[in-house]
Amino acid sequence: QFQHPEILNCVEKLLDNHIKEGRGNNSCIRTFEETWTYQDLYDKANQIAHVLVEDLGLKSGNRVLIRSANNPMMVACWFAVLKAGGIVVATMPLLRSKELTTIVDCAEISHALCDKELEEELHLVKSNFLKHTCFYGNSQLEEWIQSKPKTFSNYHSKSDSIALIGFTSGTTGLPKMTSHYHKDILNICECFPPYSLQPTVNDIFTGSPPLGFTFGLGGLVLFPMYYGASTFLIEKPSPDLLLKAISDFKITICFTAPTAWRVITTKVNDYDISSLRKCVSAGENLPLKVWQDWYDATGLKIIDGIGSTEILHIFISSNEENMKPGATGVPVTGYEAKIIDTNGNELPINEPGRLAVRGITGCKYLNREEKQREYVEKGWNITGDIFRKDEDGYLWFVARGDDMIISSGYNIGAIEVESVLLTHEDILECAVVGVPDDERGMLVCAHIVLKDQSKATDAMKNRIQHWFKEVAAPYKYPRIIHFTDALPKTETGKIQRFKLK
Ligand code: 3SK
Repeated sequence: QFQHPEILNCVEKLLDNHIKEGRGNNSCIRTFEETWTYQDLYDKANQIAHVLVEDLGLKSGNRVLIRSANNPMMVACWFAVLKAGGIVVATMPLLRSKELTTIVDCAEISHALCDKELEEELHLVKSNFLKHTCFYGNSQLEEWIQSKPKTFSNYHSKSDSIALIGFTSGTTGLPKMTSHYHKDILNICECFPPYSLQPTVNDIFTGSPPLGFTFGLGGLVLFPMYYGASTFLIEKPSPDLLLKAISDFKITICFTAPTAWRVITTKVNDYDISSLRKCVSAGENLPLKVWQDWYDATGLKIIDGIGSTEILHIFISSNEENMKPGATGVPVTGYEAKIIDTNGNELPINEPGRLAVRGITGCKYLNREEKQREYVEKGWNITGDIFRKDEDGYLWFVARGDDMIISSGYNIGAIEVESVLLTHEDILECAVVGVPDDERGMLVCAHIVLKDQSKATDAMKNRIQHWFKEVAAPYKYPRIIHFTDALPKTETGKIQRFKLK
């Protein structure tokens, strides 16, 4: 299924074929306000492609910024850019002008399609590369497309032409640009979805990740459309809106992050979620407690997964039949994984080390040869995460590469300490980091959000520390505790531990 012709524009499989094969009237994108059929999306994407080429002078290979919340016009713009032979650079809606300027300069972006709601920051971008900007949302773009035909002759891209550029987020330093080909976009649809979701045309997907994050792009656009299903987009997702969508629109598959699953669990009894059949969690390690609470509340098993912008989507996950709660899972169709030491040698069963992945998609940094050599060694992508592989081949998350705390010679996984803390009855959320210490090298430091903020006293700190030593190896206990009312997070829900450090 991973064979493609040399000339390939992925839009044909994802969108155009549904029209050719008579599925134009099927529902494609829904929101709380509107429904678009496949025909509606096809017509709009073609008209926008005309605008790009005829009014905005787009040439093949030009990079186009798409700046929007998750909505149908954003999806139409995404397809239009590829139809016209451009390269999509979709961004997180909350990015500020300084971050946008870096992206525009790095990717040499010449065009931007932007939701009018997010206009202000784009006007503040200072870059000589950006020449053409067009706004939508009762704006210019809607006006221009009116006179355009609803058919378009797609650009003949090659299967290995770059279709999208993704920026790695959440870390400090110069951002890295990852590139993915037209064939990669189709290939991921044959990997995680059949392994974990078994989608059909009757499925309705929803979720919270922005389409500018490849987790959201796959889960909310590529996977539903590859299988002729439909997607429900929420511009400003919250746990309540996700639950409302599931209940009112009979959603069957939901993608969100562990932090949202945790909150949704506390509210689920107020909604009818009987239509839901698959629950996907990624973007951050899923604590066993969150999995268990959701299972106890609903009888549904959350499908955990790990992916990356470098590899495009989820490469390790599970399905209900083959699941070990607490483990991330096994390599999905199209990928293999091994655990290696710092010299690249494979480690024995259950020994923590660096997760290396190889498969149908992989890291292709642009303009960063040195980083590329670090990330890809002999065809294996070195993800930077620490895992162990058990006797059955299941992969267990230990720590993000930089989340290993080495204290008095002990290797302590920050995530593991967090998982323990989360089982404490008074703790709502926490993030654990290492802080330098002259005596022990590093100390385990926990930033904790209590369910009841009024309990944030020194006595509570002592109680948590004492309790921790009772339930886990004492050397792992947090010697430092800070109570806080919120943890810093990225837009995709990842805790920004580097900020706490
Ligand atoms: O696990 C992640 O963070 C991720 C990143 C990019 C694409 C998909 C996923 C799940």
